Formats: sequence, C-alpha cells, structure tokens
Amino acid sequence: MERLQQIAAQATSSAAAPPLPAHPLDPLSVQEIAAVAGVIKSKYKGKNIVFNTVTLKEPVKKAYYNWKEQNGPFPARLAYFVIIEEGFNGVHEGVVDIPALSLLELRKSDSLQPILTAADLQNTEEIVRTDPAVIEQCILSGVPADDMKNIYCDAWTIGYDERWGASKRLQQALVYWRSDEDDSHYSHPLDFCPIVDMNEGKVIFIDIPNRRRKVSKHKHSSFHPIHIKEKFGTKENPSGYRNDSKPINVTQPEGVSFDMDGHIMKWSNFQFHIGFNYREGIVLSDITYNDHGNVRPMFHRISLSEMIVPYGSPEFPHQRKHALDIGEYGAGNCTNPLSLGCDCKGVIHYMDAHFPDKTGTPVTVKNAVCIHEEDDGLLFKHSDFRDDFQTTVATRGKKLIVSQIFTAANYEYCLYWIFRQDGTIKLEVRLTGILNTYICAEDESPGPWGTQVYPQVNAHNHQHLFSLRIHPRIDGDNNSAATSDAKSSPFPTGSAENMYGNAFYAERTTFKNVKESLTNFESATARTWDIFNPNKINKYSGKPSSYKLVSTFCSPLLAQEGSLVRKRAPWAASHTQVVPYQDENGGYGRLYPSGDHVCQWSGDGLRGMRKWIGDGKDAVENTDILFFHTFGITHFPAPEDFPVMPTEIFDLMLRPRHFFEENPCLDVKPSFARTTKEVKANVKGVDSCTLEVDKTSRLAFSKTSAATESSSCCSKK
Ligand code: ABN
Ligand code: CU
Repeated sequence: MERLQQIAAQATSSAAAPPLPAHPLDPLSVQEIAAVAGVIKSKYKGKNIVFNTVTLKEPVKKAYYNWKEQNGPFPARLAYFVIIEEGFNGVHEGVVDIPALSLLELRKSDSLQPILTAADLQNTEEIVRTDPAVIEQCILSGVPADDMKNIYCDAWTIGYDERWGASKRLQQALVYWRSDEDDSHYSHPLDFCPIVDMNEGKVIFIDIPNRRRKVSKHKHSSFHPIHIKEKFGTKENPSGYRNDSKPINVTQPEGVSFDMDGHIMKWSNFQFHIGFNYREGIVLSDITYNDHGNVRPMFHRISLSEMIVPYGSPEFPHQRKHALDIGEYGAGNCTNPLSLGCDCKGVIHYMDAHFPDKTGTPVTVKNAVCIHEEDDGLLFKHSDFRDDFQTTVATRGKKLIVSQIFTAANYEYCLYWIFRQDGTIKLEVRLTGILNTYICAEDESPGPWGTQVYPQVNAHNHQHLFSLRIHPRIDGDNNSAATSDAKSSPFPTGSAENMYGNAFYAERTTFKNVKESLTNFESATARTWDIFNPNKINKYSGKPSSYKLVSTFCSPLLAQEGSLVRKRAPWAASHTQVVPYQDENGGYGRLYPSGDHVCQWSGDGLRGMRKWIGDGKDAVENTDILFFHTFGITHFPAPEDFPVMPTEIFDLMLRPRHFFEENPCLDVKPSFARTTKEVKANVKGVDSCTLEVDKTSRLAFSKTSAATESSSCCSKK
C-alpha cells in the first residue's frame, strides 16, 4: 500500500469527547461515531467527502489482556475510518483517537478501492435506469420503452477487470426486468451488463454478449402471499397456504438463563464478549469457561473474516462473478434488522448495530444481533438393561445462540453461533434467498455450467466458501495445531503388532511451520484438526488440552491455478492455514485474508493470506497462532431452489477434547434420574427421581399433562 501521508497527532475538534465504553471491545457508540465524523470533517473542511467506514480499531491482544488480567490501563480507544474525496479515485483512511478527538494517522492511496456501502448500491440502479445506452439495450431486449421504471439491477463490485484495474471505482450492474413492481425480477434477467463509474455517477461501458437473448415472456415466479394465492389458491383454500399447521410455541416462563452486562455474555459457565463490526458482523472475543471455579481461557477471538462466491460459467463476462461478500460489501454493512417471533422465536435479547451514513451521521440497525436459548435435546442419557431400563438418568440440554442475517443482494446468509453446555461451540450457516440468474434463450441449454431452474432462467454453478478466523487461547497464549487422522494400524494382519488386523488409531501431525499447516479435509481418514496447548496436559489421557475442529462441509475451491478467483482468495486454496499472530504497525493486522481493501484487487502481489504465508517458514508451534479454516458448499442449482431457496444448512464445531477431566456437564440437572436402589424401593411419581421434567409435554392425542401421563418417565412398566 502506498502511504502518501502520515501525520502526527493533531487535535482537530473542540467538541466534548464521548464517554469511554464499559469494555474496550465494545463497538463504537452513536456518540463515538458522531465524534469521529466531527474530527474527520474538520480535517477535510471545504472538501467534498463521502464517509465509507467508521469502526472500532480493536486494541491489540497484549493491551487488552494487560487491562483485563494485569490491572493495566484501559486500552487506547481508537476508530479506523475510510472516506472518499470527490475528485480522487482511491481511499483516504486513518485512525482517530476518540477520547483525544485527534487524528493519529492518515493515508491516501490511489491504487485501492473501498468496501461498497448500501448507498453505493442504491445509487447504481437510478444511474442505470436513466442511461440512454442502457435504455437502448433494454428496448433491444424486448422491454417496453415506457417501462424503464421496472428495470432493476443488482449492483456488484466489478471484482477485477483488467480494462480498468483499480483506477476507477466500478460496479457491474446485473440487469433485470420486473413486469410489475411486486415481481421477483430474478425470473427476467437481461443479457447485457453495464459498468458504472461510481465517482463519475455514470455508465462508462456496456458488456454485450455475442449471442443476444430477448427478455423472457414467461410469467415471473415469485413467493409473496399474493403470488402463493395466484399459484395455489382454490375455492376451498383461497390463500393457497397449507392449512395443517398448528403453532409450536416456545415458553420460558422464568425468562432466560443467560445474563448480559453490556456486551459481556454469561451463560452456563461460558463468558465472552459479543462485538459487531461493518465487515465481519458478529465477533466473539475473550471466550472463557468457568471449570468449577477455575476460569479457563479458550479463544481470544472468533469471526468470519472473509468469504467468496465464485461462479462457474466460463462465458464472458460471467467469470467476473466471484463475490468476496465480507471484504467487498461487509457482513455487518448488509445485516438485517431482525423481528421478534419471525426471525427469532422465544425470549430474545437484541443488540443494535451502528454505522455512519455517507455524511458521517450515525445510523442504527435495530435488532442486528439476536441472542436467545433453545432446547438442545438430550445432553446425556443412560439406562440399565438389567431392570428393563428403569435405572436411568436423562439430562436435557439448552443451547445459547448468537445470530445475525445478512443479505448479499440475492442471497441471505443466516449465521448462528451456538454454545452447548458441554463446552462445544458450533457455527451453523443457513443459506437462503434467491439464486443469481441469467437469461437462457428458448432453444438454449445452459450446458454443464448451470441449470435451467424455470423457463429461460439459467442459474450458474457456484460455491459458497467462508474463511473462519480463530485466534485460540487454549489455557494460555502459546498454542499449536495439528491434523488428526483416523488410521488403520501400519502393521499387517497376522503381524505381532496387529495379529487380528483390527487395530486403528488417531494420528496427530503437529504443524511446525506455516507450510505444513496448509492442509485439506480428507474424508478417507475422517480428518479433524486439533488446536491445543502443548504445555497443559490432561491428567487422565496424558494428551494436551485441545479444541477439535470438526468440519466436513469442505468443498475444494474449483477455480483453477492462475484464475482470478484463486489469486484474489489465496485462503481458499487450502482448508487450513496457521500463521503467527502479529499486530502489524498501525494496520489492521492479520484480520482479512483477502487483504484490507478487497474491491478491485487484481490478486497480484503480497496481500492478506499470501503475504502471511510468505515462504511458509514461520514457526507456528507452541506460540501465539491464528488458525484460518476454509469451509462451505458447492451449489449446483435445481428447480427446488427457485423462486426462493429453502434454507440449506451447513455447520462446523469446535469441541473440547482433553480439555476437561470428565464430562463437563455432569452438573446440569437431569430431567429424571433413578438409581437401582430407588427402583427396587419402587420410588415413583413426581418425587425424588423427577428433577426437571417438562410439565408442558403431553401425548399428542391425549389432553393430560406429562406429570400424570401413564407413560411418564417415573412409572414402572
Ligand atoms: N453478492 C454480491 C453482492 C453482495 C451484497 C450487495 C450487492 C452484491
Ligand atoms: Cu448458492
């Protein structure tokens, strides 16, 4: 990155400084965003600037724990910002010291383009609609000349196009037509693609395919109640909706079992901080577990640091479709306000998110993060066959879910960070929304690169790959990582070591350096990965205190070596990368594996993961490490995915292994437990053996409640 200007501290605002937050990792408050905007505006007085990003610049790990664990000072409260100055095709970025209301750093770079904001995307549609060359193309495509109000576009960053490189701030407009304002336009894609210069506010080029395709004359397919009524409504059932659906309600008569102090969550022995930013969305930090009075660190920070949705059609200009949604648009910037009883069910605690608008004025996304509990099924159970399973214990669990949903133009990504009472942390992704579509002529086949999901609607093959960034702190700062492979004994059947041929074991291969850490999922060995503290040995197993990453949704990146996709997502070429943690000078050190500024990066040169991997020789054993994990799915569309996709679910988990000395949730009260002696003494009914039975449960075709059911858990058969 070119650094044209580095300026020393300089007080620039006379306004009162906003109060310090309760916790150093708390996102910027509305007052802080306004104060930072004030400092920036006074620096740029007389110039036309557009605010792009104002966010917390998190304290480095050492400063944080010095405050938290060593009674040290509250870390510097800093904001990182990006602005665009009229007439300059690049970014201004810098750092503001909030309590001092002073500018600490400022750099101006003409070879970088900033993340896109909602305002950037919204402007494009009007620019495209009113452009004479676009109108001409719409008419050629068969759209009525007086219907330009029904031209819509999904504005995407251009990704990278060598015709312009990063010299202009560019978007590609994926153009559609709605036959009515309430249609889903994805049934009616148009065949050309305007390129918009955002700084100039105009269309500078239109990519027109050699083969022209007229807009489809088929009626749109859609999903709102009016469309369902049209599709399925009958005289007997006008709405068209299934009428066999009885409500399932969640009751938590005594409220929730978690406690929140600001952004600090306390739940079932876990404690952690819930942060949120424009880019990664939810950030979970300083995750600890109270192990019977011993508060043990597990992870310093976990987040989704990048993702890529590369499309698989080789036909120009579709190769350009490869959205790096987190770095180019932001899982925070695109986050939805969530609604009670719809997105989130039960007893909910919400957190809002605050961002600057283009003038620097704070805007709030209400209910950006949903926090709630759900029943988690059985946590553990055992029954003794000797007395027909009457000696028994059955313990139900709860799970805590911290979630958000963000919309990446056509798709919705629903992210659920799930905590289980056995110490497991899961990430579940539910993918829904609408396929990205392209027109297919009446007599055309999409070939192997896509699927016709509706008449004249081609949905191209694509992948959804994520980079999970894990900064572990398992029982301390020095950690290691390894693959764990299920292997047959190396000794043949009949040998002294494996006489009967049945032996197998878990082979742990510790990464000594970055190069060794570039590994892939292996289904043949049921590969998992261990992140562990080699200095803390479990007294029973003799193995190091670990968290095991269990992740099987591990599609390989299908774009080939030399492709733009592979160059711009160096992290997607392997399923794991372990690099040393480093607080790089003044920057945003090792947070973003496709680089800090992703838009219009050619993929050349040393940025992000490519830079961190370097020559692969950095040591990553028994030190402060970052573990990056690439996971996700390959999506070959099918008609079932249209006009809106039923949620496709994939997940991964981090499980404690050799971390605890026994089952960590033995102290969760069972629903029901009875010893052999109690069975013999014929203890029954709602008494000593019935500890936490759900009294609202009942038989489906009977009116009686659980406590009096003949088949309740206490009764003797
Ligand atoms: N998937 C590309 C994208 C994401 C967010 C907003 C616009 C486009
Ligand atoms: Cu998909």
